[in-house]
Amino acid sequence: MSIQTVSTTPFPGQRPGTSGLRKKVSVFQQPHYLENFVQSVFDTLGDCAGKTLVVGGDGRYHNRVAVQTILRMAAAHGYARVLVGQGGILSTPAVSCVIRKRGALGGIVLSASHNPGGPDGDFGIKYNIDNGGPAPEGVTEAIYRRTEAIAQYRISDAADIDLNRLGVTRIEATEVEVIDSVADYAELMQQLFDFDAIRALFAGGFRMCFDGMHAVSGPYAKAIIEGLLGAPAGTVINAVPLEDFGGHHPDPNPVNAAELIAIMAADDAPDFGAASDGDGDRNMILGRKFDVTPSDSLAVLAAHATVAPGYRAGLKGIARSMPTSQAADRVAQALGIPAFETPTGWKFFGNLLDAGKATLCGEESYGTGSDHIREKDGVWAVLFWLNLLAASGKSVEQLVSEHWQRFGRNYYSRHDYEAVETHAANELMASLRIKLATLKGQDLGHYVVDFADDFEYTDPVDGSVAKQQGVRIVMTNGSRIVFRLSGTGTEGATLRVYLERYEADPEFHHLPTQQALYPLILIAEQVAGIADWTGRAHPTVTT
Ligand code: VG1
Ligand code: CO
Repeated sequence: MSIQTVSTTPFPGQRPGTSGLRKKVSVFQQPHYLENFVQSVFDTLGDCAGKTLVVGGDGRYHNRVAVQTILRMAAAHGYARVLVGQGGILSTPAVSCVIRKRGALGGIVLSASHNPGGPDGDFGIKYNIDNGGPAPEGVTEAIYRRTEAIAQYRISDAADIDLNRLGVTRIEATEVEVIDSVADYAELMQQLFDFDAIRALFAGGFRMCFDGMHAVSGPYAKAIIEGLLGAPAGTVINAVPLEDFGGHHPDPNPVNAAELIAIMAADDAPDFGAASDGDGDRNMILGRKFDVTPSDSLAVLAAHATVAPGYRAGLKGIARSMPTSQAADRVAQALGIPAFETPTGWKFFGNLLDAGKATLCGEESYGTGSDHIREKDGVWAVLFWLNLLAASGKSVEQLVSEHWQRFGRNYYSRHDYEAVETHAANELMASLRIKLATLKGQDLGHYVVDFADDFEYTDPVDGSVAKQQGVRIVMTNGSRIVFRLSGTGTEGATLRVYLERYEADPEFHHLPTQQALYPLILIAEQVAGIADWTGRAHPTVTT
C-alpha cells in the first residue's frame, strides 16, 4: 500500500451549480474527472491532518466506484478518519447530521438528487462544510478555480474496502469506518418529534403511504416510520434504493410521483401520502385527494411549529428562497418574527441558521428544513406533518384549508421548460433584463407592475453579495412572476417560470391552480416571449 502522485490536466466546466457539480455519468467516468474535482476540494481545504471526513451518496449508478476513489484520495490527503455510510449510502440530510454530530471537518455527498440515474443518467458531487451545510459560494468558487489549474492528484493504491461490513479498516494511516446509514439520523428525529403521539396515531388505524421512489430515503423511512413508529409493513413503497431508481425520475412532484398520486386519488386512499427524492432532501406532502404545495407546507408547519417538541420554544425567523411563495411571510408577520428571502439553493440558508436568525427554511422545489441540520430534509418534513396530524386530529386538507382561511391563499405554480437550447434561453433572459427598467408602473392585463428587477441578495451575516438570482415582476397587489435558469440540469438549459397570486377571499380559495393563475401565465408569455425564444408552446413540467 503506497500513495501515488498522478499527473493530470484540467477539465473545463467543473464549476459547481445550485447544488454541487452535476454531469452525465459518462462524463464522471472519464479517467481523472472525479479525481481532479476531489483533489481540488482537498487543495482548497489545505491540511486535513487529525480531521474527519464524511462520505456517502444516494446509491445511484457509479456511487460505489466513486466512494472507493474518494476513500483512497482522502487517505492520501492525510485525514485521520473517514466515516462512510454502509453500502456507500447516506442521504444528504444524514450526511449533514453526521458531520455535525461527529464534529467532522466536512463531507462529500455523491448525488445528482432528483436527476435520473443509471449508466445514461446523471451523477453529482458536492462538498459540505463543518456546519453540515453546502459549501458557500466563496468556497465553491475557490474549488472551481483550483480545477482550472490542477496538475496532479494523490491517491493510495490500496484495494477496495468492503463497504457492506460495519466497522473500521485502515487505508494508509487513515481510519475508515463504515457506519450505519440511518442510526445517527433516526436518533436526531426522536429528539425533535413526539414519537409517542405518532405511534398512537398509527395504532389507531391511521394509514399512510410513503414513496421512497427507489431512492435513498427508503431505508430511512422503513426504519423510522415502519420500525420506530409502528406503521404497518408496506406503508413505505419502492423502499429499496436502485442504481437507476427503477428507471424513474426520483423527483417527488405530482408529475413524477404518478404511482403515489394515483394511490392518494383513490376512494380508499390512505390518510396521508408523502415522497422524497434521489438524495432524500426533498419532500412532497399529500392528503386524500389533495396535494399541498411546498410553499404552503412551509407556511403551515411554521404556523403550528410549537406542536413538535423540538420547536416548543417557538421560531426565531423563517427563511424562504425568493421564488417560493410569500405564504410563509404572512405567518412570520403574525408571529412577530423576521422573514428572510434568499436566492435559490440551500447554501444561502446556512449563515441565517448558524447565526440563529432563522429556524425554519423552505424552497418551492419541495424542500423544507430547519436548524436541526444544514440541509433540507425530506423525512424530517414528513415526520413534522405526522406530528401535526397526531396533535391536531385534523386531516391534511382541513389543516391547509383552515390555514388559507386565516392567512389567505397564495396560489402558486412553477412551469419548467426543460432542455431548451442554451443560447436561446440566455437570450430570453437577457432580453427580459433589458425590459426591466420600462416595466414599472405598466398595466399588464388587470395588473399594475409595482417593480421589476433582477434579484440580488446581500447576506445579512457576512455581507457577501449574490447577483442575477432571478428576474421578478412584482404586481402592486403582491402577485408575482419570476424567471430564472436552472443551475442543476445537465442538458441544454431549463427555464423556470414561477407564478404566484394572492387571494384573501375564502370564496375564491378552491379554484383549480392553473385556472387561478391563467392571467399571470398569459402575462409571462407576453413579457418574455417564451414560445418565440424556446419554440415551446407549453412547459415540459408543471408543478
Ligand atoms: C433546483 C431547485 C432548488 C434546489 C436545487 C437543489 O435548483 O430549484 O430550489 O435547491 O434544485 O435541490 P435549480 O437551479 O435547478 O432551479 V436537489 O434536491 O436537486 O439537491
Ligand atoms: Co435532492
